[in-house]
Amino acid sequence: LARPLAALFALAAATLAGPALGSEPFPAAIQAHLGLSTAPGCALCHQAESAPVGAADKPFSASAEARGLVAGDVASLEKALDQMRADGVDSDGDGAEDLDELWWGGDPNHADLPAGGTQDPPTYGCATRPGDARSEGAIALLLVAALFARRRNARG
Ligand SMILES: [Ca+2]
Ligand SMILES: [Ca+2]
Repeated sequence: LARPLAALFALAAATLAGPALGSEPFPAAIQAHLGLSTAPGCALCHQAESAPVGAADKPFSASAEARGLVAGDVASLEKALDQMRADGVDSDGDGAEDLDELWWGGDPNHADLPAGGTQDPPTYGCATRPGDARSEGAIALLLVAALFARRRNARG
């Protein structure tokens, strides 16, 4: 009697935790692995933007699954991302690689480059990346602090 009961519990647990919840650690893992300024939304891989989401059925997830991605397995995700980078995967065929699109805020599932656009990410000034707003703010604060320190020294 114990074995069928255990099987029933396992089935119930699998149903509750099933793929409808998506792979919750994935957005943060993608952000960390690629150094993105924000975590991608559920819509990167799923049709629905918020939980409960359906199957991972977007071109990006198909490309990742073709490279060994297993739902819920962060290690397989990181491996798949590395392989996508190595393969230069462009799931939507718009000329920009999936991982580049993620990095500069494009949509790897839709050919969304502006007409006549290039595959180069937009630039934000000399050696500046979009995720560096925080360091720019820190540099500005340091400059202001240095100015105040100079004025104080000049008075004293
Ligand atoms: Ca693309
Ligand atoms: Ca695109």
